[in-house]
Amino acid sequence: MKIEDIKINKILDSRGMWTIEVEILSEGIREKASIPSGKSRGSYEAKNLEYEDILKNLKEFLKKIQDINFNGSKEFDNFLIENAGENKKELGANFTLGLSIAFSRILAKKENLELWQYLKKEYADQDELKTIQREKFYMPGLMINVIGGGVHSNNNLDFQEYWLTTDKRELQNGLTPPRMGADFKTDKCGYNNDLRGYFDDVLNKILNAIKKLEEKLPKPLGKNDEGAFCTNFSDNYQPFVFLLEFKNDFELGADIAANQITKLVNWKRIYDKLKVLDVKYLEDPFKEDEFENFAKLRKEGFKVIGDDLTVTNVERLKIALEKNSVDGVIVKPNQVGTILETFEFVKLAKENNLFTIFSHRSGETNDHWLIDLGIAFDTDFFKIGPPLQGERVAKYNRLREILEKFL
Ligand code: 2PG
Ligand code: MG
Repeated sequence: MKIEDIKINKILDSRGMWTIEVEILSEGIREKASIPSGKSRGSYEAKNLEYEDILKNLKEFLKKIQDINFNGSKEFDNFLIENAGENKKELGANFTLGLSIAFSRILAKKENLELWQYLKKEYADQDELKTIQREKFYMPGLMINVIGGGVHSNNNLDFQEYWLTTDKRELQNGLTPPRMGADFKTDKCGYNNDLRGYFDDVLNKILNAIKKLEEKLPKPLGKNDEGAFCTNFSDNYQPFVFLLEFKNDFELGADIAANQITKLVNWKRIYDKLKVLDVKYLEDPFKEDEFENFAKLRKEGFKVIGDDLTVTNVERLKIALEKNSVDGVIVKPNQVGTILETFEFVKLAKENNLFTIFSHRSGETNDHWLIDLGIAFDTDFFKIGPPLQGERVAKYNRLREILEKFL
């Protein structure tokens, strides 16, 4: 398939910052994809370029590709990888990801498929993922940031996100939930019926918890970049005391985003306290190069997750695996810049029994390709914020639509 035209449009993200939307025309079909951006970024993430700089390169890039007949999205992504330069610094990971998704959308449309169906066919159903594919569909769990701090918020909390996570048996009304570790691979925890009913139940529980929190949290109460509650607390631990009320339905977790914490802190004291508060999941509990400290914390019984540590990058993940640093990994396609590289990362994670969490960015758009990618690659969790602001709601609604129509 040949590409006839590419456009890039300057659009606003949910923070009111400029980002890009990429549009491709091929064989009469036009498709778009818009790209989010993070504020608490790992320094090993692929490079994004400004709209103006991408525009400067566009004519030359278009000339280069116009005569090439791409046979599927993998071939196209490989071309992007070869031409984007080290860490995507020549083309920009935001531009290459927009191209990668828009091109896959065109291919999906040509076959009358949804994006997630096309990607499953192109990737997951081929031999590469077969060995690690589950036989039934498993409902991904959710990690929901309900109280915020750090660089996303204007308050006194050092930790970036305080989560309720849906991986509890009780939530499922008799159905068996997706669970951690070995259970993922057995048939026992699959369920095929009334997925949307299950999801609505989960959403209602989340919305009720949010309502209760709104009443109880210290006032004045604001919202942060992702729509999580944001106010001053007595210390970094008090938010968990409020969340403990929901322990029957949810586990607790946090994105510490330690990279962003510049003051000197006693990490041992912090994690001793979080253990007492029964916090289960910890994302980025240390800075991005502290692979050994991540590994040590796993021995304390936490489920440790890499984000700035692993940045959706296979080479970083290999180090984390060698050092036993993580139980799970955040997957953010714009940290790496193509669907193909996102897939390679997920594949390596799954082969090594890590759980995956497909994640939004703090500055989002209304696009919802993240859900299609997560479903196609069989993610264990989504982290898409509270279902309150339009750009996050778009993802919840897409997930619900897929459950309703296609599974
Ligand atoms: C994170 C993300 C998303 P940002 O750190 O996990 O919540 O934040 O997009 O700002 O990197
Ligand atoms: Mg993070």
